[in-house]
Amino acid sequence: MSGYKLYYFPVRAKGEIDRWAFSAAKIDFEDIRVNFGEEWRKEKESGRPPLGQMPFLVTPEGKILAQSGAIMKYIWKKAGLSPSDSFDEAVADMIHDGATDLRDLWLRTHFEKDEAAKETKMKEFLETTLPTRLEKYEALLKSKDEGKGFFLGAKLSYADISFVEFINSFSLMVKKQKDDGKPAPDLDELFKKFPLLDGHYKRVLDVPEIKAWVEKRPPSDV
Ligand SMILES: N[C@@H](CCC(=O)N[C@@H](CS)C(=O)NCC(=O)O)C(=O)O
Repeated sequence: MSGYKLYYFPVRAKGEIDRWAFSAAKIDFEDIRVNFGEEWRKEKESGRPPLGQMPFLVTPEGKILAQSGAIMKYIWKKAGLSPSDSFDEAVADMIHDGATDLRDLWLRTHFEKDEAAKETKMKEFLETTLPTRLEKYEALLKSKDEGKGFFLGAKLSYADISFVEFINSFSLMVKKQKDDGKPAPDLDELFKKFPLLDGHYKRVLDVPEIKAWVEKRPPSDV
């Protein structure tokens, strides 16, 4: 074992990009799933999580790091996979930060307690925000190798992980909504409008280590 320990709740949400990054970087890790409630309360009160939140990473040397994005980039760098060009690295950060904005907005919308507000926010997200942003991501992908590879070109980067993991998690949540008999958008229709992103999504999920992780990970609703 490499000695890396990743602590997060038993959900995908904010921690899953780190699990994908470890998998794609071929670094094994202990996927420690802390239960909501008592188990997390004790962990938080111990003062160990640097920002009082999860995910957080404990390195083999015992160093501790929080923030899902910082952890993902650290893993990528440790594996020697970081973009060598500083502008490319900034582009990868831009794509990751944009995906984080979408993820946070989606999660806030999904967990909105006021039903009327939820309906309004859901409509805005699905009909305006998401398609508008996807159009931008489609163009970004096209700008490198006509969109036949990854966001930075031929090589997979953490930008691909962050963006595709968001789309995957979002799609699974929408599917669950549909399975539960709740109104759910037709994502096949939506993605037909973005053929390059659609191909990219399949390409990233086909990376053997990501595919293997997705097949073996414990299921969760979020
Ligand atoms: N920006 C942070 C957000 C972390 C975060 O919001 N963590 C939440 C779970 S998703 C948490 O630890 N909540 C429990 C608490 O604050 O007590 C990241 O990406 O890691």
